[in-house]
Amino acid sequence: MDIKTYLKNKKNLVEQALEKNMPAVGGVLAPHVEAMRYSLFAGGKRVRPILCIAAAEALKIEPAPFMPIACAFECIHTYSLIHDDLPAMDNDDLRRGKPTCHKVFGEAEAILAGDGLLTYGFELLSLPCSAELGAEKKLRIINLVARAVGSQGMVGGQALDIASEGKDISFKTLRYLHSCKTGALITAAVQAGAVIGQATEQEFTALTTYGNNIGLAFQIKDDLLNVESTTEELGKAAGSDAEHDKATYPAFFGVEETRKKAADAVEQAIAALENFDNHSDPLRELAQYILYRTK
Ligand code: GRG
Repeated sequence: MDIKTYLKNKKNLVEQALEKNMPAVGGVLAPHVEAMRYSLFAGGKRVRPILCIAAAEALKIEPAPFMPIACAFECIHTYSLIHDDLPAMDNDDLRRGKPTCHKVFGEAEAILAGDGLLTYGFELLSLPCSAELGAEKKLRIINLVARAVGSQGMVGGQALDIASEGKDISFKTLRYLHSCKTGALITAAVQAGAVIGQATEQEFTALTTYGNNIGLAFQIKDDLLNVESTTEELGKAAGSDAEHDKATYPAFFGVEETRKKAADAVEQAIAALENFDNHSDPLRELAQYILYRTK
């Protein structure tokens, strides 16, 4: 299996599903919808929906009827990026290679675009999509996503991140911060795919371990790219972690040791899939891709 082709095909599927499920521009809400669509269609990698799809496929489920659930992860992720870029947070001018939402639409619109996308994500999660996924399983997905993105997940991680700027924090705190800020949504995307795929509790646990480890690898790689790449290549500000005096893996361990830690996390993610057959090869390849990605 060629992961580049797999990613390209799945990304196209996600783009089409987002287009189908998002409100069209026009009408009295035009500026609000335009701001949401501006950030949503600015060219993200679509890693979270693809992980959700790949986890369902690992359990031999055809993901087409469940695309609204996969799309919900992109809506929620994009909300977090819009709010993270705001002047009160990271104050960034560039995201996905374009001016940030607040730079184009103003702060109030950007806040509301984020709020709209977050809420819309939950609307997508709650849409009826297939009789195979009964109300109980739907509720399980909604519950696990709510926990992943709320105060004990992404929002909590972001709050801790902001409170930690310029402070000496322990590695334990950094690890916790990363698992909330970045890892929780990534793990939830994999877990939602597991629920869609009617996973046994054992399979669910294995996929959760996979998700936790790729979430960690993803953040460590993000830290490395922030140090080693350029703003042009990333489409967002390189070197910003040092500028904000953020605790990061490279700051704790240096670049070489950090690379090793990312590779270890990927190895553990792949090891968690030992009882899965070749339908989970895309998940294995995705874990490797996270390590070698350049943006
Ligand atoms: C504002 C509640 C709230 C949370 C913000 C997303 C986030 C949490 C902060 C952004 C900064 C950061 C380094 C987050 C870690 C997660 C991460 C690496 C986001 C970028 O995700 P990609 O690489 O981006 O998947 P694309 O643009 O490809 O979707």
